Amino acid sequence: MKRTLTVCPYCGCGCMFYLVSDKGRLIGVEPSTTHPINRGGLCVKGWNAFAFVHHPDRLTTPLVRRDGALQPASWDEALTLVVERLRGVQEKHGADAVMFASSAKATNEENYLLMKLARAVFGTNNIDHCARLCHSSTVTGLAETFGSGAMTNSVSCIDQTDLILVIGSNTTEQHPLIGSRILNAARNGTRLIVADNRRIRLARHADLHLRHKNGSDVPLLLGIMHVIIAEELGDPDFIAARTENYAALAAAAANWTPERAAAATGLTSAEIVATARLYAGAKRAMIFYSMGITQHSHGVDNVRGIAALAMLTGNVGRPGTGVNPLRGQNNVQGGCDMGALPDLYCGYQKVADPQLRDKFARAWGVAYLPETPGLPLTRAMDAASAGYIQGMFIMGENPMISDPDQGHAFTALQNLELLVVQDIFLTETALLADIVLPAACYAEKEGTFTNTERRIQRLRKAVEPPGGARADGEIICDLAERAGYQGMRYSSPAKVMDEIATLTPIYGGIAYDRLDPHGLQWPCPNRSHPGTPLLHVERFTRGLGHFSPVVHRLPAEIPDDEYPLVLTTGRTYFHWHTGSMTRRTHLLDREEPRSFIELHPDDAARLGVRDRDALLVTSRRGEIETQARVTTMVIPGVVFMPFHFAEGAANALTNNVLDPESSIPEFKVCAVRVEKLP
Ligand SMILES: Nc1nc2c(c(=O)[nH]1)N[C@H]1C(S)=C(S)[C@@H](COP(=O)(O)OP(=O)(O)OC[C@H]3O[C@@H](n4cnc5c(=O)[nH]c(N)nc54)[C@H](O)[C@@H]3O)O[C@H]1N2
Ligand SMILES: Nc1nc2c(c(=O)[nH]1)N[C@H]1C(S)=C(S)[C@@H](COP(=O)(O)OP(=O)(O)OC[C@H]3O[C@@H](n4cnc5c(=O)[nH]c(N)nc54)[C@H](O)[C@@H]3O)O[C@H]1N2
Ligand code: SF4
Ligand SMILES: [Mo]
Repeated sequence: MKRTLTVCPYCGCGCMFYLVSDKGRLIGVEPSTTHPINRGGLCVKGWNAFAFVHHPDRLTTPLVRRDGALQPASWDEALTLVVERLRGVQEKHGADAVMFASSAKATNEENYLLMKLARAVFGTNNIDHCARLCHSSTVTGLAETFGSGAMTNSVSCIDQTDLILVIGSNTTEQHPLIGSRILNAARNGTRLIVADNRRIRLARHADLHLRHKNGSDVPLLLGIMHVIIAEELGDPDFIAARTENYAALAAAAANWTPERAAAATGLTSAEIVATARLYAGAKRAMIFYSMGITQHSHGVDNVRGIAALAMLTGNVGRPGTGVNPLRGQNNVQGGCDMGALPDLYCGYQKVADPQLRDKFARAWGVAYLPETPGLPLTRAMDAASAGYIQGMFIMGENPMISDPDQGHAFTALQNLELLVVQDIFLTETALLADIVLPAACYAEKEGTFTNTERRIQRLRKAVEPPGGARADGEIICDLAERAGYQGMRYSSPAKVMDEIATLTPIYGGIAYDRLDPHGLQWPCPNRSHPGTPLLHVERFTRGLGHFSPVVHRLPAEIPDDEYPLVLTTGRTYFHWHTGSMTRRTHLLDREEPRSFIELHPDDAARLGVRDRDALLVTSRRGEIETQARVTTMVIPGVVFMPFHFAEGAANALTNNVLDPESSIPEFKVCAVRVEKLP
């Protein structure tokens, strides 16, 4: 039996475990006992992370559509065709008629390579990844206020804080090893405030549970700040020494009396006053947030409000404080760090800056790099349905199930002249492709993932990929070579990281020989630097912290007579997003085998619905059938659905309206009607 130390392929906690294999087959996992986050534990997905690897549905050979059907092809044929057809689309419609979607499931090295391929070889900045659907509001909002969009603190700070505010994060289910750390802290006396109208597990242990209306976080935060300012509970020394533009924030909060905030949120003014006093009264307070904050048409404003609350009370730059956006996918932090973003190279270096363009052009040995920022993923889908984008290369994403408004996503993908999908399974998106490329999964390759606390960790090859499947990085380099570019010849992923280090100041000191056993946290500018657990200590990354005033806007779609309920969407503990991996893991699928919708007993009674009844759910975009789960998890007037299930897909209903600044969709609020099926 062989044990291979590697990183969990699911969530941003970045737990490490040993893959146990026997005669080339995985038979289990053993958690690392020394890892700073999982410390000998794993959640149920981690314990089962070996199971999908040998699933018979794994893609083993390239597929090319002939006579309307996907048929096996050789690598040579498939890759030549990808290059020819991408070039063909560009010749006909221009360089920016193609879009590259990168993957938060792929490694840092692979994300770097795909962004290099898009920019240096195909001459377009049209590259993005699922961070657009996830924390793009954070990247925009925290870059503006702090200068860096990553978690300010480390997970270990949970053990050193006096108070934790969890807002819009179902931490025990979605970041389980961080959630259990918060639960333990709460049991040991750390105060806990949960602002989320679902009765999530953390809420049951909270000092205060705020069940405010979906989409009302801006008035909630303004109301809290109003009380802090009025009662002089803030930190004037911190504001004076470390921040700018405070007057504008104070003016924005001035009208938000607790009474007005109560009316806008559905809370009582006493709850808002109590929250303000409890949060501001803590010596050290941490904020954790996730999709309940970001996935709104005002997601960036939500993030600005959170940043302002932390600065108002001096809760940045010390252990046990900070603003901590929990990054979702195992390597979504890395996907952003590596520049799989339309406006940024690796290390958040702007493509619009001529000096930086020059630096990358010289390093990559090309005469020209495109100047104008590319399209965000969500806007590219709009552009595809309007006919401007004609070719898409999608690596490790499944937008047919994960994009808002499935009908719209389907039209966009159907309209394309060329769709290439590189995945480990034949997903709903791959079924629409012209060419499918079979990828190796995490257990079959070397590389690094960067977790939510900016920790860059090594994954290692434990077994061979099935059949002809190849690592994403190898496929990308092969494509570059066939496109006539010689600057992507590497003897190993370690060499790719060496190149990343020379071009990316925050990764400047990263090299494989330094990453054992549990990685380094960026910024790590040089080889003798120990990494950085805590950001913004003496100064903010941008210099002074910036207070951005926020204005309250309602969600784009609010309930009316025709669609009287608010639908909010999210996840469950057992499944991962579009289910490609977890629905192929018997022990996980057994726990949550089908699509369901949570609704409050009052709404159920009004509709004559009982638990487990079959329901029809309709929005302005579409309708689906699903099963009732009658529960006080939700508040009256709000229904919740996970988006994991292709049959009964929540995204057939969701609204693809975008935040104007970050282009994130409003996954967390739309209006629906629920009816009992006969
Ligand atoms: N098991 C599992 N774990 C996962 C994932 C998975 O698919 N499965 N996905 C990963 C990824 S990529 C991500 S991004 C994270 C997401 O992690 P989370 O953001 O924690 O998960 P969600 O279920 O999307 O939403 C969290 C909460 O937001 C609340 N919410 C909805 N609307 C609002 C609002 O207007 N205001 C506030 N304050 N709260 C609101 C919901 O009630 C819900 O409890 O999870 C990661 N972890
Ligand atoms: N309604 C609603 N929709 C949402 C959200 C929501 O809260 N509500 N949340 C949004 C968020 S935050 C996110 S992050 C997105 C996630 O959306 P997606 O990223 O589309 O979802 P995943 O299922 O994680 O897709 C990952 C794909 O990568 C494949 N894969 C796994 N490993 C590898 C590999 O090593 N190489 C390659 N090439 N492929 C691999 C998997 O088989 C899978 O098809 O969903 C978004 N959609
Ligand atoms: S908490 Fe996240 S990283 Fe850890 S085992 Fe579970 S899914 Fe994997
Ligand atoms: Mo995400």
